[in-house]
Formats: sequence, C-alpha cells, structure tokens
Amino acid sequence: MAFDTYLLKRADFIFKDEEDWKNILTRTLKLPPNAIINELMSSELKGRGGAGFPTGLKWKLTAEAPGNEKYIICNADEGEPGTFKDREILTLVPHKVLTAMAVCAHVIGAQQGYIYLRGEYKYLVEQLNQAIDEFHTICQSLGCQFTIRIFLGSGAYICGEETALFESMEGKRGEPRNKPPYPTQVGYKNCPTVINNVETLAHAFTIFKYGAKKFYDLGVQYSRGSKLFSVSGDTPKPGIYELELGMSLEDFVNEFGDGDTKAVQVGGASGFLVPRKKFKATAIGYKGKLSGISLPTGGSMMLFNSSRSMYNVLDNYLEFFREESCGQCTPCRVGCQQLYQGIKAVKRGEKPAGYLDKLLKLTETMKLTAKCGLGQSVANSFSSIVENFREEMIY
Ligand code: L3W
Ligand code: SF4
Repeated sequence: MAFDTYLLKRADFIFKDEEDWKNILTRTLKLPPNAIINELMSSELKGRGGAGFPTGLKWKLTAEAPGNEKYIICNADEGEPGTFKDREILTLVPHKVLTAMAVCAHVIGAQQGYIYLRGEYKYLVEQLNQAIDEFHTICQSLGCQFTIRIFLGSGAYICGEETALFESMEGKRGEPRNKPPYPTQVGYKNCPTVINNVETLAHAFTIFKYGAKKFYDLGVQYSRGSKLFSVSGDTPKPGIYELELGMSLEDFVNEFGDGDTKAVQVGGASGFLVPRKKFKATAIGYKGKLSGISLPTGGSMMLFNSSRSMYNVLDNYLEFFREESCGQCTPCRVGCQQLYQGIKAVKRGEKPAGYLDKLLKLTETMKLTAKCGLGQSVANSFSSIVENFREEMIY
C-alpha cells in the first residue's frame, strides 16, 4: 500500500537547557496571557500523557472559565506499564516543569499548583522539594506569589486518570468522575483546573524558550514536535529516547529491534499490539496526514520477539486491569474479570475457540459503556492481540 514514510529522527530538547529557566520564567511572565496561549496554539503541542488534547486550548478554556479559584496540576502519576519517562524529566530537568506550571498559573490566574507524584516515586520527593524551594525564592523575587506543592499518590493506577486524581487529592477514594464536565470547568475542588502530563509541561518550556515555530517544524501535520519514548522489552537498547512524531513503526523497529521483533505494544497495556506485518503501515502520531494506521501514545514502546507468548502477554495485561479497576462501574469491574477468566478457559480447552469472539464482543461493550479510560481501553490490547495472534490463544 502507498504509505508516506517519515524517517525516524532523534530530537534533543527535553533534557537540555534547563539552566535557562530563570530567564525563561522572567521573560514569559511579562507576556500577556493571550500571547502565551497563541504561542502554544500555534506550536500545536498536544498532551503527551497519551490522549493528545491540544495544550493551548486546555489553558485557554481554563483561563476563560468563570471563577477566581483555579489550579494547575502536573500529572506525575506515571503508572502505565512500560512508561518511565516522566520520572527522568523530574529527576534531570525539574525546573522546566516548575517554570511551565508558573507560566500556566499566570495565564489562568492560579495561585496554587500541585505535582501529583506516583507513590512509587517517593524517592524523588526530597530532591523535588529542594528544586521547589529554590523555585519559590526566584518566583517571589519576580513578584509572583504562585506556590507548588507535592501530593504523593498511594500506588493506584486509576489515580492517573485526572478526575480520580482530584478525588484522591480531596481525600476521597480515587474513583473517576463522569466527563463532561471537563477539568477546564470543574476540576480540583470543583474549580477550573489545568491538568497536564509532566512531559507536556517540559515541551511547553521548549516552546517558551525557542518559540512555537521551532517545535512546529518537527514532526508532521497534526503530529507536531518531538516526544519521549520509553523503550523496553526485547531490545538491545532499552531506555528513554526523544524522537520526532510521525515515524513509521518499521523505522522504529529497525532502530530498536533485535532483528527478530514479532510485535510492538504501542501505548502500554492500554494501547495496541502491532504485529510485524503492520509495522510498515503504522505510524506513531495523531490521526491526520499520516496514512495507514496512526497510533497516539503516552510513549510506552514494548518490543516482543518470537520467543514470547502473546497469550502470556495478554494474560499479564488482564491481570493488571482486573487488579487496578476501581470497581465503580459494572462493565469494567465484571468485564475485566470475565476476560481474565475467559482466556484461561480457552487456553485450557474448557471453552471452544469461538468463545474468544464472545469476549471480543464484551470488550466492544466495555468500550461503549465503561465510565473511564481504563475500562474503555481494555479493548485496545485485547482485540489487537486476539485478532492478530488467535492461534496462540487456543488450546
Ligand atoms: C476540555 C473538552 N478538555 C478532552 C481533556 C481531558 C483530558 C485530555 C484528554 O486518557 C489517555 C487514554 C489512555 N474540553 C475536552 C477536554 N479534554 N475533551 O483532554 O482527554 P481524554 O478523555 O481523551 O483522555 P484521558 O482520560 O486523559 C488518557 C492513554 O492516555 N494511555 C495512558 C497513559 C498513562 C499515562 C501515564 O501513566 N503517565 O500517561 C496510554 O496510551 O489510553 O487514552 O485532560 O480533560 N471538550
Ligand atoms: Fe472504575 Fe473501571 Fe469504571 Fe473506570 S471503567 S470507573 S476504572 S470500574
């Protein structure tokens, strides 16, 4: 099939130039909020947590929302299996994130910001607090009263879902709310709130430093800029890489595979498993110019070679989802359990292979009826594994 190939290109923005933060902060805080929003909008930066909502629009909607009490929250509850990039940003260039949070506060009119830090990243608290103390001193010298605090999570995956995160911060069980209303209108403490992934804020810093065009010139139409990828699994070079969006999976595998890559899981357990025959036709980015299949992702890229059982991979994901489902809605609470038991029954020969089709239907129902992204996205990995590796699922 005809497919435009976007060559894999490395980018080099996120982990450098942090030392400029005081200048960038001073300069950007002097700009009117509208100018900052326009710059973000023209960069076409989209949320790097996985869903890809336009960042400039999120800030604009929150700035325009009625109310005097507003918040900026950095979502550092990095829990998607195979994702380990945000902790590196917070370790190596925390001031970029803090600077972008202060600029956001200036744009939306917030006095207080929070970093919601994954419980397992407790080891980062001390050094992050040191960075925050230093940051507050500089902010105050600029006449900016904005302050940032860390809120430490308790290890529940679901608390990375933004509304469950608010509930958790408010001292309640971490259970997702219905959306809409979106956080831009009703967020933390029911106030308008910007909630951005760590990496999104780090890219905003790049845009404030270099201008929108530099960012926009990377990547392809509808998928602008670079992105961090957490590369793991059967690869000779596991690690974190900053790459331009729009690359084909084939290029990615040529670069990171071990020569025997059978499939790549794009976007963690909530993403899609892409088999070898679709590498060429799959690109990493948001839908638009990319022909073939385009997959947005939070950046988790797990490679599997031919020694791996796709049944075991799916079993592992389902065990994870069944454990992490908050249990609030029936399709997800019961559905995850049924899927987990169901594939075991087929594998043991207790159910016929055709039972897999019933399970596929169940995932379609979950996609339509589950309350939040967790239950809705189980279908992604389930259907992509069962449809492409059915022979590995049966007795
Ligand atoms: C205002 C509207 N705001 C949407 C906002 C919304 C949120 C953002 C994305 O799931 C994804 C999921 C996982 N007015 C709005 C609006 N928004 N419409 O835009 O929203 P949404 O609902 O599309 O997605 P989400 O619930 O935030 C996140 C995928 O990420 N994922 C998981 C990643 C996990 C991590 C991690 O551990 N760090 O990133 C993996 O790919 O499948 O699609 O802010 O409020 N009209
Ligand atoms: Fe909870 Fe799952 Fe329902 Fe989300 S889909 S609210 S995680 S039970």
